[in-house]
Amino acid sequence: MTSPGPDIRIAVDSAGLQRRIDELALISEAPAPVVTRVLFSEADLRGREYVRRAAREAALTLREDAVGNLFARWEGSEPGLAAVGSGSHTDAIPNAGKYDGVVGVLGAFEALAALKRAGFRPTRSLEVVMFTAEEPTRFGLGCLGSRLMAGSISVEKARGLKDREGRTLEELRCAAGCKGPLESVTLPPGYYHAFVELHIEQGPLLEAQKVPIGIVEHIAGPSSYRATLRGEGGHAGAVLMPVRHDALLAGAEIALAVERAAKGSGSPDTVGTVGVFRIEPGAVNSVPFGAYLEIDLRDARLGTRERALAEIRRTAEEACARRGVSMEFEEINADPPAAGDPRTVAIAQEVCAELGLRSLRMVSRAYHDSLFMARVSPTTMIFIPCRNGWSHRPEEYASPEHIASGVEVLAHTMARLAV
Ligand code: HGY
Ligand code: MN
Ligand code: MN
Repeated sequence: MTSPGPDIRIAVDSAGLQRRIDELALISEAPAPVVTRVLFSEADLRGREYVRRAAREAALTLREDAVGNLFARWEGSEPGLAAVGSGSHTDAIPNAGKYDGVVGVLGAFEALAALKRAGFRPTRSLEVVMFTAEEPTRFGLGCLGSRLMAGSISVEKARGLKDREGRTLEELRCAAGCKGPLESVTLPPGYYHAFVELHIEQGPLLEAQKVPIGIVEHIAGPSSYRATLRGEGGHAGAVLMPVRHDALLAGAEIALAVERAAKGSGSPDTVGTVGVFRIEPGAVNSVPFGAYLEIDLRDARLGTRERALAEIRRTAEEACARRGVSMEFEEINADPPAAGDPRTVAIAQEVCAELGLRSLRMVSRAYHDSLFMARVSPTTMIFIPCRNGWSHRPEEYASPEHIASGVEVLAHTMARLAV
């Protein structure tokens, strides 16, 4: 059987998939409905075990690499040909929801199971990846597994990663049972013929426009920076205003500069966030002598992001000089945007049309492992709506109907790529 054509509607086991999504959500460091599974935490390790079991139930062949990326494969009739890949992540930031990433892993298992039930036989192998550490929580750097697969981070830099308690990637990955040298994670050239990731939109557009499927043409390039400020402290009653060097207020000007630069960039895709803002000593009657900010800045176009960054740095330097506050401004990470592969995008769109599903070509403002898979393989993403665009919060929700449609489009798209 070649790729199941429009006449073949594969049957998605929506109830079974929802049950697995709900079961995985209960594997968390926090009580339901909150999902938290930080890389290599006890909950993450239990979550990995759940995913292994789900892959075996889908009769897929499992392998894991040296950083914990998990590969579940359905061997095609021509195993020597480059495979068609899909997948996403199951790690979750603190206070997250149950769909971010999970829909792309468990949904991909269901897509392959539904194709098997429909009698499809792939020429190219089909492979689902559960990527290690899509979220930046543990090491401050997102997409660690896909970065290493794509050769987008040096092994030395990866080895140097430490979490807030000073634990290294080597310590944590070995404790999690990962084996082999990090060098072995890099994919051989041409490993995937194409890669398609299913994910909730994590934005409001699809729901607002009542469109069930998004097809990603661009993934915004994420970047993050840290600003460490040092002013002078002192007694809140005794230090008069004209002689203060208040680090918090300098940080506040920087935070407002981030918002102003993002709003004023001329591009609707520029987003800027100060997600971490710590001050010292943190006493109501003490002038803050220290402030620490982490800035997240993104855009679908590199030039626009760079101009916004330059404006933020200019404002930060001027505000700190005027306030007599010293500043250390460092880049934590900066990745270029990625483009979806036109042919793969077109195939996904054809599939939607044949299934009678409206689709919208769009930008992903969240980053995903596809940001790095696009560097080594023709890639696109299939988005489904999520309620109010909410994500990275326990109220995150995607309906079983939208999930089933996303799985059906993924299955047909992979099948068409695999013949
Ligand atoms: O932050 C992001 O865009 C992704 O959800 N980790
Ligand atoms: Mn996320
Ligand atoms: Mn995600």
